[in-house]
Amino acid sequence: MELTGAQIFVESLKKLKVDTLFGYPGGAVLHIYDALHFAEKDGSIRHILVRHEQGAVHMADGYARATGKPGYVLLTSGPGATNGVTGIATAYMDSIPMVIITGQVPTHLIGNDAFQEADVVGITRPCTKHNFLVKDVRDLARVMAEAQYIATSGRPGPVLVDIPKDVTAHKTAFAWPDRVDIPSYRPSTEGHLKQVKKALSLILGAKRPVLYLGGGCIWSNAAAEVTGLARRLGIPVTQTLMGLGSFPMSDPLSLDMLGMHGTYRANLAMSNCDVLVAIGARFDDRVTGKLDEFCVGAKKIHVDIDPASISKNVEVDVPIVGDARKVVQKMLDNLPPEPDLAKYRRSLAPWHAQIAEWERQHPLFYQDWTPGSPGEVIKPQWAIQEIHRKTKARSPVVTTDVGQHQMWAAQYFQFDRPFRWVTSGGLGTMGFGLPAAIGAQFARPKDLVLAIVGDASVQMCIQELIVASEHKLPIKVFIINNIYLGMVRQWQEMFYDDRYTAVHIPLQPDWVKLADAMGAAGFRVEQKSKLPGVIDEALSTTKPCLVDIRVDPKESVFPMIPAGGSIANPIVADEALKVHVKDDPNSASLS
Ligand SMILES: Cc1ncc(C[n+]2csc(CCOP(=O)(O)OP(=O)(O)O)c2C)c(N)n1
Repeated sequence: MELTGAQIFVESLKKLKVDTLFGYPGGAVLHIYDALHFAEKDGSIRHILVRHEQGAVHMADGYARATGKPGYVLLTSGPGATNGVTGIATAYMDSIPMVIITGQVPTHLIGNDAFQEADVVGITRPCTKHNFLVKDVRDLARVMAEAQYIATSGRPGPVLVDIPKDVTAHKTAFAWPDRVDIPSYRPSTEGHLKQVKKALSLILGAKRPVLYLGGGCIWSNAAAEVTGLARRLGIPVTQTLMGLGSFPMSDPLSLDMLGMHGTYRANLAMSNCDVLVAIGARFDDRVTGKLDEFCVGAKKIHVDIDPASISKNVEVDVPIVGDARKVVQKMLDNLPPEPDLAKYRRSLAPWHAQIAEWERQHPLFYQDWTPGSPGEVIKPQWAIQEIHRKTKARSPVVTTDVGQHQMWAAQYFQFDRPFRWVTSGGLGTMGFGLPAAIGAQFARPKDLVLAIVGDASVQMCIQELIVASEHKLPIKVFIINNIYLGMVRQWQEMFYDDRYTAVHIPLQPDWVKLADAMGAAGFRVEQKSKLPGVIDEALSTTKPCLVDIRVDPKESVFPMIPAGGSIANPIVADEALKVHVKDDPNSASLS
C-alpha cells in the first residue's frame, strides 16, 4: 500500500520508537500534522504544543539530556525553523542527540523567495551534525532512519531534516530500511589496544595523575567504567561542566569541577599533574585558560570518539579514538593485579596530600553575611545548598539557565549520577532552563525535576510555563533573583571598575502573580529564615511552581580564572572579597 510522505514520516517515528514530539504547526507542515492526528489518537505519539519554537528545541534537548535518548522536534518553514536555531546551536555545542524536522516550501518554489521560505539547510549547516533536504518522497524513510543513526552514534549531535510540503503529499510504498549503512560515516568506537596499553603504562608511571572527564563520559554511558578506573587506580578526578555526574562528586577522589569557575584544587591539580587523562572532554577555552600555560609539565592521554577533537586545542601524547565506555573497559581489562594496584595507590599518597592542602587553603567559600545588613539576607550559594540539601535524597534532575546561578549550581549541587545535570555549557544559552525542565519532566514523569534559573534568563522563555501547567508537570522553578544580569554585572565590577551598564533590572514581573496567571503556584521569599519552609511548600505542591528567591544582589562567583588567564592562578573568594566587597549598608537591599 502506498502512503503519503506525511504518513511515512509518522510511520518512521513509530519505527524509531519516538514517543514524544515537541513542535509548533504552520502551513508547510499541515499534511504532517494531519497524519499526526491519527497517531495521537491511537496513543503512539504524543505531540507537545509549545508556545515558541525555541521552547520546543530546548524541551527536546532537556528530554535527551535527562534520558540519553534523542529528542524530536517538528517545526514549520521560515520563521518556525529560524526560531528554533538558537536551540539547535545549543544542542550542537554540547553534542546532544536530537532530530529536528522542518517543513519547507514546495520544491518548485524553493529559491523563489516564496512565502515563509528560508534556506534552513544553509542556515543550520554550521550548527547541525548533519542536515538533509528531502526532495523525493522515496528517500524519506531512509533519511529518517539515517537522521536518528547520525544523531545518536559517534559524537552525538542535532540532525535536521527539511521536508518540502509537496514531498509530504506525494505517495510511495513505505519501505523501512533493515539497517543503516552510510559508507562515508563509520565512527570508530573500539579504541586501539596498543594505545590503551601505552596509556596505562604512562598512568602507572605517574606520580601526579589526574582524570579529566567530559560530557562524552555521560553520552557513552561510561559512568560505571570511569568510576571503576578511578577507584582501582586511586586517581583524583575532575569533571567539566558537561561531565558533572559521570563520577560521584561525593567520592573522596572527586576534585569537582575544573575551569573558569572550577574549584581551586581541581585547577591546581591540573596545572601540576604529570599525567593528564582526558576522557570524552574537548579541552575548551573555559577549561584550558591560557593555552601556553596549560598543564605544561604533563604527558597527555586523550580518549575521544571524535578524532577531530583530538589535538585540536592541545597537542596530546597518546590519542585514543573510541567510545569512552569501550576504551575504559579495555583499560580495566588490562590493569595489573590488585597487589600492584594497591602499591600504586599507596605511591600516590603525597599527591593526595598536596591536593588536600590546596583544598585546605582555598575551599569553595562565600561569606554568609553581608557587611552592614541584617542577618536575613539570602546568599545565592546558600539558597542553592539549601535546595540541594532538601532534595538530594530524590536524586533530582536539575536544569539551569546561564549566568552566576548556573555556576553556583555546578559548584554547590553535588551530582553523583549521570543524566541529572542539564545545562547549556558550550553556547551558554539564557532561557534554556525552564523549557529544558519541561522536556526532562516529560521524559521522567516520576522523578523530581528542578530548574535553577536567573531572573533575567527565565524571562527569555517564560511563555513555556503554561505548557507545564497544561500538562500538570510538577516542575519546580527556583529563580535566583539578584535583580541583575548577574554574571555580566560581575565582569563589569571586576574588569570595568564598577561601571554598570545595562545590567540592572529592578522592575520585574510580579512572579507570584505571573505564576498564578499561567496556572502555576508562585512563591516569593526575601528572608533567609523563611526559605527552608518555602522550599518545602513548593516541593509538596503538585502544580508547577515558580519560586522567586530574592538574594544578595552583589554576590560574585569565585573561584574565577579570568578569560585567557592561566589556570594556575585562580582568583579565590577570600582574597577577592578583600578587594571587591565594600561595606555598603544598602548592598543587600531588595527592589
Ligand atoms: C541568549 C543570551 N544572551 C546574552 C547572554 C550573555 N549573558 C551571560 S550571563 C548573562 C546574565 C544572566 O543573568 P541572570 O539570568 O539573571 O543570571 P545571573 O547571572 O544573575 O545568575 C548574560 C546577559 C547569554 N548567555 N545568552
